[in-house]
Amino acid sequence: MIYHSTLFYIQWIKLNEHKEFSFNSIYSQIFTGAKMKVAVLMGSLSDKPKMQAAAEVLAEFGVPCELKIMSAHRSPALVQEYVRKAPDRGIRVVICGAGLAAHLAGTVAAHTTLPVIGVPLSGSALNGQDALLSTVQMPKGIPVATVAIDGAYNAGLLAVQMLAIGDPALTAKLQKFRTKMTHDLEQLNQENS
Ligand code: AIR
Repeated sequence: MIYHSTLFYIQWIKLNEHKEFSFNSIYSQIFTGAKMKVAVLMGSLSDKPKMQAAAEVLAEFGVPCELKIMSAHRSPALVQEYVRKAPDRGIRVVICGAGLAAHLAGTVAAHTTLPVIGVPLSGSALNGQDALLSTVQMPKGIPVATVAIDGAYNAGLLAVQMLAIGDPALTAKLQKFRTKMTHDLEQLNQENS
């Protein structure tokens, strides 16, 4: 019975999910019953090692997320389709990492009123300065909250802070995280003085 229900649920998610189907997202939906809250998008598979930190911090705070690869230049229609369906699937914040002439965050922001966090990625001849400027210099009316070059960790944390608005449990976790950070620093000083 449980086996058949699980199979049915997988089929249902397959039908309703985006075609870039992610096993991680099914796993977390089946076993936590949670809807995806944050989308972590990246322009290429080569960006994954740098973007993984966003998923890790989200997991640390128990926020369900999904990682997808899509490019503003190489798959523009896919980006539009994914972003259009995102709110109905529970997505509340979109994190976008891209390198070179990085237009993923801006393109996503153009298609949604969900908050978009941009992560400019290094690896180019210009060490990510190109991605930084393409991501941060958005025209008036379509904001992208841009973090540091390769700042995927902070992007994840900022997404948690956005979701914590009106969520006391998540706010308490953030406060605990800050307290620990301060405590660790104090301890470091004691050990090294
Ligand atoms: N990119 C892909 N489509 C649009 C952009 N800006 C970026 C990726 C990656 C870089 O191009 O985000 O950082 C190089 O991609 P690849 O696939 O050639 O390794």
